[in-house]
Amino acid sequence: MIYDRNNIFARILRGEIPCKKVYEDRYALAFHDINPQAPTHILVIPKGPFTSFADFSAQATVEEIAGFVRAAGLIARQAGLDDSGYRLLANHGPDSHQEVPHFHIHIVGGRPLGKLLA
Ligand code: D5M
Repeated sequence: MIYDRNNIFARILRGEIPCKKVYEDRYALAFHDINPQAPTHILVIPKGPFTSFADFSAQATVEEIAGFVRAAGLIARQAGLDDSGYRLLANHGPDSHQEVPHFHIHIVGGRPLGKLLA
């Protein structure tokens, strides 16, 4: 899929739009979701131009994937969610209502989340 360099997360990565940053390293940037669905709702995005999980899983290097996953775990731990638990979620494409065309995962926690799939 063609990457839109002007999507809102690309602009956050370039520093053109502010965010409430919680973590950054060479593989990932994490910030608070603007419309939180739980007491903790953090978005983690890779630094490369990946539209969604489909592109990221197919095109990112193994190092980029590993660095991103390692960062996500660290961010959840630093948010204090390891004991109570949390949910990781990534939307891809129209059926999932993906809004922002830069791959991101949601880290959601801080309250009981209910069962996602019955
Ligand atoms: O989720 C996209 C998420 O991105 C949605 O929960 C709102 C959030 N969002 C949108 N713009 C911003 C900014 N500027 N800062 C922080 N969070 C933002 P999706 O999985 O694509 O449906």
